[in-house]
Amino acid sequence: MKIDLRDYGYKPEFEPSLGELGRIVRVDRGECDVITTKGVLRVLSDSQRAQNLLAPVVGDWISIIEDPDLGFLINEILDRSNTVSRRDPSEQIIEQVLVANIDHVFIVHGLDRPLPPGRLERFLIIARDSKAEVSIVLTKADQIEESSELKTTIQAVAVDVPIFTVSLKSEPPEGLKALRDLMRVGKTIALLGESGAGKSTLINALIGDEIMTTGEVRTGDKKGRHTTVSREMILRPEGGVLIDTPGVRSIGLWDAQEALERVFEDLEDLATQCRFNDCMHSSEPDCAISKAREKGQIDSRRVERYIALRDELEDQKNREVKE
Ligand SMILES: Nc1nc2c(ncn2[C@@H]2O[C@H](COP(=O)(O)OP(=O)(O)OP(=O)(O)O)[C@@H](O)[C@H]2O)c(=O)[nH]1
Ligand SMILES: [Mg+2]
Ligand SMILES: [Zn+2]
Repeated sequence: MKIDLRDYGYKPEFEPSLGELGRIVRVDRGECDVITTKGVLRVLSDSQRAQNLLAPVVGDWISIIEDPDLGFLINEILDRSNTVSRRDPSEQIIEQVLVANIDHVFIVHGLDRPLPPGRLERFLIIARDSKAEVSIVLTKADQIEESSELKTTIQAVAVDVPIFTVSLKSEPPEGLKALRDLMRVGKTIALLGESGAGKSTLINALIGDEIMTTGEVRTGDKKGRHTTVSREMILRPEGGVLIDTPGVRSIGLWDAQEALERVFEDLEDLATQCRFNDCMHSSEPDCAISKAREKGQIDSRRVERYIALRDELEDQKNREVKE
């Protein structure tokens, strides 16, 4: 069977100088599954590369060469058009690229559980930082009352971000058409969200097939059980590719100053009226943010979260330079 790589987002500028072109659909234990015109190849991501150069991630376009002893190897990772990255969860102050070459990020959240605004802001920042389109998908609408305040809270935080709502366990499922309308041949959509949010269920629904394994959530706190364990790209026969990811709860930011400013645009706009352009909005005179806070015109907790995130990025930058 001949695979048309345009279904996976191939563009003519991806011509490698050497070897066979492919796109990574899965990475595990030093090897990757790579889709090529001949089908999926199992490719060694050589250890030297993993240590010295950038490590391959799902969504990467690569060129593959065949070694008589080692089998298929990555020759080169083609330039990435973008990445979704977070701070590596280890102690080290380094970036962890989650996925590459993404057109649209879906932040997926289950309406059966609360969503602390601070967590949503972090998701929004890392999604925005990729420069891909960003949407929020709220699942399990069948589980909540029409009057739930959760949606209002989310709308207040996600200014200018399209919000879609689905209920996949109702008969018939609702909200899928609007999401399918976002999908096109060659367009890559990555799903992010905590465990149990319903990412894999949504992918199955969009594809119309039970491809991904899904899991129950705990009855008490609705936490998921980390059913999906690796990032994986799935082709939708009618067009588009979806990347499922394991659930993440907290996300450390990585070098996302600009995205922070976009997600907190309301406060950034206000800050232009502070007397000093480097105002920290703590105790400076003529601080527009402090004034609006005192008057109750803006959400004080949102300002606190903004300042904390700004400090987190600043601190990261300083430590990164030293190490
Ligand atoms: N009632 C209802 N349940 C849903 C909906 N979407 C997903 N679920 C349920 O939520 C649970 C978790 O779904 P998954 O798709 O496994 O969640 P996930 O985000 O992939 O979780 P991880 O793989 O652990 O990150 C499953 O029991 C699904 O059946 C929905 O729209 N309505
Ligand atoms: Mg899953
Ligand atoms: Zn100020």
